[in-house]
Amino acid sequence: MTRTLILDCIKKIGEDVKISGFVHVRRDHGKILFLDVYDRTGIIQVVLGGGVGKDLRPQDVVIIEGKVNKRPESLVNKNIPTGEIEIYSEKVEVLSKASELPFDMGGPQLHLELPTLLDFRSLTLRHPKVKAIFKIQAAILEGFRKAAKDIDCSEIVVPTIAASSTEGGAQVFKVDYYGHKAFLTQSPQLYKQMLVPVYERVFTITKAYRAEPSVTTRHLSEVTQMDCEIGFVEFADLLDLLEKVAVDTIKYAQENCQKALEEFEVEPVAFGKIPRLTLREAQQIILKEFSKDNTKEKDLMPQDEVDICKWAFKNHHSDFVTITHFPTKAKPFYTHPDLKDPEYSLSYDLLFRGVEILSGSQRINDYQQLVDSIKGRGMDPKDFELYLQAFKYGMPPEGGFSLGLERVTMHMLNLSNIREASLFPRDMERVDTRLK
Ligand code: AMO
Repeated sequence: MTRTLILDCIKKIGEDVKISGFVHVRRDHGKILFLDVYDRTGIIQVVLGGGVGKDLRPQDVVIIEGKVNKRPESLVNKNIPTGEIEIYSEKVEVLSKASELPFDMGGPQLHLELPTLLDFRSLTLRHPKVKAIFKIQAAILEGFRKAAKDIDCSEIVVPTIAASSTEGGAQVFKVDYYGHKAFLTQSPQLYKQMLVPVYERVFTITKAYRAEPSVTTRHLSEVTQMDCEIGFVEFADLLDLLEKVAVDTIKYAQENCQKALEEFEVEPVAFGKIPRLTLREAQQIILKEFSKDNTKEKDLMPQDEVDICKWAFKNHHSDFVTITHFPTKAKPFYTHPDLKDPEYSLSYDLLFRGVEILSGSQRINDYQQLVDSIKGRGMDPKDFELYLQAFKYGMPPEGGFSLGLERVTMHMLNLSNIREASLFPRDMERVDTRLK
């Protein structure tokens, strides 16, 4: 008999089927044994008779042959698509036996402390609520890819080992590269810029590495960045484009994962017109509305991001707010200063539900100005030889932005820690397992 997928059993009432999957839950009712068995399409109740299956336990991999029956009206389970049927079987084959589980995986929630959730990651990822996170994440990736293509960007794949650091600062992992100095890229920044004279508009989805010196709920050491870089644009165009790509990405994920999102009991995203504020304007609002004077800070504090998002929601029914004009000195070397007031730059962050999910800027596209900016930050233009080559031979006015995949996932689902939004999170304390 060939395999029937669990969801297809709905169409096979009265027929014999063979399903393959994992035991999720086992309920022993004396003579009869009930199993919930799942495969990639869904979950189904199996009634085992004839004394078979007494040794089965959760996560055993099984083949079950039996007959699809309609359940009595009073036993219908409205919460699952197969809730009106069950399989009666007396024939179970175990393909792979699971060890006894270290904790119960059968409930609708997995009540575990984060370290345990991650220590047993290859197991906990199998829980329906955990795997739903990464279905939604896949939809975010798909949404971004679609949104970037919609604005005519070509997809590129960039290196993650580089000769120079991209974002400056000390948060860079050094690599011993055949005895030479190299770095894990902090972002795809330099490569996506080099591709602008080639394709004019590009996007990439890639890993980026940040040697974060502290452990927070919103920082990872290995991040997935979704980036666009666009030629022949001005600052105002970039603001329109970044908002369009971010909104289209999140809308796509929301529309395509409605059922999974319901499980997380999150409010639908508020897509009101996105307010745009300079950093200083945002800080004034925070002073006025929340009585916190951070007006001289060069960035928004974490609580400022929460407060200004509350303000945007209350006044504009928007879960997003765009903040522009960060101090030039606080931004990476490639950021274009605002010619009207060069102390501030043509840079922006997009905040979503209390956290920065995107940042970017208009870039310096003049070769000499870029060399001077590199030197001005105490770096050596020689370390940027290949990158600078792209500017030497003609670079249009350009700019771009980067969305952090895990941050978007975290805030779409209201997760309390970004590690829950990464399949295998890396931080100061963990690479696969805890660092000893
Ligand atoms: P930035 O450093 O702001 O900008 O990163 C862009 C986005 O990536 C995500 N992100 C992170 N998420 C989790 N943990 C981290 N350690 C982390 N670091 C970054 C955030 C952030 O908004 N090259 C520029 C972008 C550009 O100018 O185009 C850059 O990397 O969501």
